[in-house]
Amino acid sequence: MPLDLLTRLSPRRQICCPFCFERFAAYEMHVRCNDHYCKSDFNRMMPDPVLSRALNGRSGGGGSTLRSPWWVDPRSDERRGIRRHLDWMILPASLDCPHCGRPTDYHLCPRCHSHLPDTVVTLDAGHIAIFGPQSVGKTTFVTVLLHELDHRVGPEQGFILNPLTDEIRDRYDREYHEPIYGGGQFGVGEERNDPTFRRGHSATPSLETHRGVLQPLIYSLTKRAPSGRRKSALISFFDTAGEDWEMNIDLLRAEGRYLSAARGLLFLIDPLRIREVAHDRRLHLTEKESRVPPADYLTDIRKLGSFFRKLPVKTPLAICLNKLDRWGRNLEPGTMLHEWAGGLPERPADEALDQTIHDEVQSALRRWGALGFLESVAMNFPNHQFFACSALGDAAPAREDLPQPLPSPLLVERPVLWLLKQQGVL
Ligand SMILES: Nc1nc2c(ncn2[C@@H]2O[C@H](COP(=O)(O)OP(=O)(O)O)[C@@H](O)[C@H]2O)c(=O)[nH]1
Ligand SMILES: [Mg+2]
Ligand SMILES: [Zn+2]
Ligand SMILES: [Zn+2]
Repeated sequence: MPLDLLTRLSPRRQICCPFCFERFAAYEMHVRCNDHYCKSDFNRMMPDPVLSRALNGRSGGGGSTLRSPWWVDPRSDERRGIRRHLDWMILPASLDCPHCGRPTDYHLCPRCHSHLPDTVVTLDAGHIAIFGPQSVGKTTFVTVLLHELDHRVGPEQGFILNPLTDEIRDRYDREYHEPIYGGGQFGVGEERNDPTFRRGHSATPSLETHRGVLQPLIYSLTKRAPSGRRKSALISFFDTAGEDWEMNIDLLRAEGRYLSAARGLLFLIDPLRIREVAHDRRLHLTEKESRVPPADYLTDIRKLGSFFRKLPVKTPLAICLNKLDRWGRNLEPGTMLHEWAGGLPERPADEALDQTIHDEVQSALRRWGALGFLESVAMNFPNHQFFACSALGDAAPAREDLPQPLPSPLLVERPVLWLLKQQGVL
């Protein structure tokens, strides 16, 4: 579908690429041929230094330049004559591919050559970066969160979530959804609750081996306004490997603008990695849980600060204590954390509950000796809120080698709803 005339008439409109977060004007976008036969003909491909740089990093990865189907910066397509100098007044409706002769309006980001569907050109991009050290449950969290937003929270709050591209939908299904919820291998009449199919996903690959991890999962979120008008925005979710966060922080800082450019930061914490929690006699750590090194969340929050040019940082920061199912019951009976950890209470979650949990988490962290951490958060990230959640709920596995039931999440969406509200999306 070609861009509508109104959009074509504002070629200087600023776009923020939801993949690489660079900013540019609409008329700087590149165009590529998307004809099925033409783009799969290897002989017609041409070098694509922009894509190579985006996938192999600034160093180029030492590899040769990747090849792509025919692409062009419309402003330097000499076939267009004088017309090519006027794109800043009106965007071209389409360009003809010199190989197959077919018109194309398949837009690419001029900085990373990701495909930019029309929604990117017309909508504002917000994004949420999810980060934290190894094994705090980031990948599980993203998977369950998106499932919940799609199936329960969206309908409740009057919004729908759509993957930006087919590629993103497929990647989410394959790499996230299937390992945790099971795939299409079950017939419609078969028992989905048969607890024999959840496998658990494998570790998120590191940036060094797989630059694809910098490719966010991007969704457009559309909300019905009471007036009947629709409001939409883009949100991208990044799931970093904890290994990069712990060991390759310089690489992450150099390559990923995703943290400093984020409109919302979500820091996941696993309290089981805090000594005071792990040594509680009532808690029986699994073998795997007892083998992970203790966390140093104070260093983590300092690292986060180092992504920004100026402190204090204005970006909203949600700090979420994950795996509530494991540690919540050891808190004082009568607290909300204790109550929620035991399963869903009658009362639905709302902002008043968020506030209570914020206070309870803060005093728990204080008791666990995280004073430096609390002070650093207050000083450098004044716009913050504490949360607690469990992505798996009572479906958390006691043993990883056994079949695992479907997630029954507790409060997973709360930090994200807060961040979306801070960004003015909801
Ligand atoms: N008890 C409990 N375990 C969880 C939860 N979420 C994830 N886990 C476990 O934590 C481990 C690490 O999860 P993963 O999502 O791979 O963490 P990541 O390394 O941060 O991406 C896995 O063994 C998960 O089964 C949760 O909500 N509760
Ligand atoms: Mg992971
Ligand atoms: Zn880009
Ligand atoms: Zn072509």
